[in-house]
Amino acid sequence: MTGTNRPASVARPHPGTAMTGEQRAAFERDGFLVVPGVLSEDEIAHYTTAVDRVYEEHATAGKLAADRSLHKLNAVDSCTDLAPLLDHPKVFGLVWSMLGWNVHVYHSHLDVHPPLTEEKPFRFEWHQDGGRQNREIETDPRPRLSVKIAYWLSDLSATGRGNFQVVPGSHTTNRIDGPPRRDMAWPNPDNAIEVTANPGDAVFFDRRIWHARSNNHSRITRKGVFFAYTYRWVQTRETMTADLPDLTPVRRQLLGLQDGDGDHAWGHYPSGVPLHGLLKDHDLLDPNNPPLKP
Ligand SMILES: O=C(O)CCC(=O)C(=O)O
Repeated sequence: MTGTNRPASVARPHPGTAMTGEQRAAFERDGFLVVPGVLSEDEIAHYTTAVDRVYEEHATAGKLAADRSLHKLNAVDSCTDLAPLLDHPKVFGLVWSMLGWNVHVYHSHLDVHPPLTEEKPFRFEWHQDGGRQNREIETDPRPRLSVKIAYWLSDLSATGRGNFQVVPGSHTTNRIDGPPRRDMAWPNPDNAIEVTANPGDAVFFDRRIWHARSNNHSRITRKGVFFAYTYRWVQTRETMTADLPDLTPVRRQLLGLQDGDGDHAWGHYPSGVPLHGLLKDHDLLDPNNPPLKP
């Protein structure tokens, strides 16, 4: 898919810039980064309109949760306008700086959380991402394996707005104290914080960081879009059934739409992996992440 006749600006968008040394040190220390100003005012308005449309469709069809929230998996399949967020050049560099070029999006969602109108039953939501990866992989600390970007469309510059919560630095800790059952009241972990962010900011986080959504007690509906990236040899949870003929080769790679067999997905042949080609063209390949020997 790399040799198409599409205009250069469409077929080969810029892959973004590599993570700085300062960002890497902060990410390795804290397990997350807030990246300010990723989306422009116009982009915030555009993506908010798109997410609002999906929300209204679900509201009309009676498909919202009891608290009128929407947690909709498969962000691009559910809302094709979100496709450019797969590899937004102001934040995508963090993904390939951490994981390299043999990656795909294995999980994504768009989220709309209106202010709560009544108190919800308690549920201990703290977790590391990856589900059974946290039971079935034996190392301590567990391997990173995936990273996630949250794009914020609403104002989370104060706490209490359903902010994303983390325990900074907890990505190298396999276990935190929690209740025997998730519906048993239990305090937040020590040192937990609500991450504040402005509309258009992104949060980039290591899947292993202990994190949880908080309840929205404000008057502002929380809106965000999340993309999780992992190696292409990890099974995807993502679906992509929508017809998007103009997807760039890198976006096709990220959505698992590329032609090829199993060996291809394992990245044996980097020349067939669009992100490898794009990084090579921009002299951004990391020598610490070489291809397999031929
Ligand atoms: O919505 C949030 O703030 C938390 C999201 C989350 O738990 C996740 O992405 O795994």
